[in-house]
Amino acid sequence: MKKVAIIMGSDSDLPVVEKAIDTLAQYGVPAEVHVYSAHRTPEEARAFAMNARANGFGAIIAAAGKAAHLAGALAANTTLPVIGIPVKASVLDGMDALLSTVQMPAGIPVATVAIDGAANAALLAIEILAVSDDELAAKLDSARRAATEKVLKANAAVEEKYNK
Ligand code: RP5
Repeated sequence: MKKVAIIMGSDSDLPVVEKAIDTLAQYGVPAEVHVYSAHRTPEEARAFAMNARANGFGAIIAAAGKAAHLAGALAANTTLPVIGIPVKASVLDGMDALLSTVQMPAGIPVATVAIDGAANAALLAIEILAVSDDELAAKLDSARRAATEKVLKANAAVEEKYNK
């Protein structure tokens, strides 16, 4: 199976990124986690992205806050799918990172999830790998069914309590 890379701009992003790490582990998807900053370690970030496909990765998750150019900088150096997590890390509550990550000019796409949306970033990476992995696709289907059951159960309880 291809690996998923999780790159964060600072180790201060780790509390957010942990949800992505946990979600990938739940699905048994191999992952590597690194701290590479687009502005503090630009050479390392570039080298990682340039070699990612040859090193067995199928998708890259990039988490960064403030003027968050990490996802775009990685995407500039690979044609692997890059998923950006805008991290809430400043007085602007993550809106700065959201706009910096999502507003990529045409030609270099970054699939951007919600502010601090690390679980969805991992699920999107898993969906990308599942395009060519039926076992992984079955795990995703099963999780969707479980989520549906949970909501139907909650609905039944609420209806029972309030709809006499
Ligand atoms: C970004 O700046 C990082 O991704 C982090 O979210 C934010 C703050 O970084 P630190 O100053 O905490 O290292 O580059």
